[in-house]
Amino acid sequence: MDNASTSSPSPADDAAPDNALLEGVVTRSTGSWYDIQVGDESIPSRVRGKFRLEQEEADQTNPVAVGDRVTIRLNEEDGTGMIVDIHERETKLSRRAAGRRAGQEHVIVANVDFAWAVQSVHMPRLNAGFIDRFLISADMFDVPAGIILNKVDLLNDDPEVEDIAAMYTELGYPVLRTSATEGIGIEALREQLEDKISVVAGPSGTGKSSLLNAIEPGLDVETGEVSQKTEKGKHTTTFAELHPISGGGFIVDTPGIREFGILELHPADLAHFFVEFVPYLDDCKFQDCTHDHEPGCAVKRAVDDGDIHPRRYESYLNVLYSLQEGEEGLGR
Ligand SMILES: Nc1nc2c(ncn2[C@@H]2O[C@H](COP(=O)(O)OP(=O)(O)O)[C@@H](O)[C@H]2O)c(=O)[nH]1
Ligand SMILES: [Mg+2]
Ligand SMILES: [Zn+2]
Repeated sequence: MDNASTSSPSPADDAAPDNALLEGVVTRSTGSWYDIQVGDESIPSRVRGKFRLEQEEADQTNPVAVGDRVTIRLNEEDGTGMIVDIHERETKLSRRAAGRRAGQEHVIVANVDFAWAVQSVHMPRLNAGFIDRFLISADMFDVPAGIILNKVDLLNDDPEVEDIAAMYTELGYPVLRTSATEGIGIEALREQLEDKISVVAGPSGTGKSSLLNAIEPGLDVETGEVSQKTEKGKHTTTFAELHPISGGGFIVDTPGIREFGILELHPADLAHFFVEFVPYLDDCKFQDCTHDHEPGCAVKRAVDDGDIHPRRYESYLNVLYSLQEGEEGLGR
């Protein structure tokens, strides 16, 4: 770490002003070096000291995040770059930092165009609660979301899976059925990823790495059973990485997105993130209705009338209770 660059700009910042300016996307960060994708090339780059100062003023832990679109000045001599401009972010996924930087915002990925919740239909069992938390997070960051149901090769007519798939389709979320090992639905997924920065997130073992490899065989991402411990260690020590897709676009596998943001959600606002609840929210008897135990609740009436799926209502209550207990996103 070069703390010196926070106090004075390094001489390299303004050296060789005639060198080429290039635009690219940050695909990887180690904290002091960044890989910038420019066309088919990846250029290791550093960041001007002034961005470190700005980042401290903005109360953020990282001046540059993967997904950021940047301008670099190329040093023709050694092939490295200096990030001289960071373009305005359209979206970002972030979380509050812990430890030394407690409370500061840590941007995980910038400029995410779409977020996919990955679930396997079997082994591990489909978990609709995960999907609902994921959809809340994505909505909080204004990122459109969809659902990938992987391992469909292991499925033979499971009515529960069909019911869940139909439920999200009806709510307006794209639902893709894939098999990474049998090559089912991979072309449809590839089309969805084209020219976008897409996030995939899901529990360990659902096949995220296998899907990445099916989409882009050259990636050669490690797959297989990963122990709980290793997975946790990875999560805290490495940064998210953008994998370029040959058809254009990037895909990023972020382990922790499930709880992004939910931590900061007020229980009273939760119902707004269940898209099908919204039309009923003004009709509850009590203005501060939590749609749990209150009489005259329009949401509960809609559940009884079959207009809201009981599965989603149950999921709502689960998140509500964890928010009320202040435990959402902590230690999970
Ligand atoms: N039957 C079947 N197995 C799969 C599929 N996708 C992945 N797997 C297997 O599931 C296990 C976990 O896959 P992996 O890609 O490492 O999951 P990740 O933890 O989400 O990255 C591996 O043994 C894969 O071979 C699939 O579509 N069908
Ligand atoms: Mg994996
Ligand atoms: Zn209510």
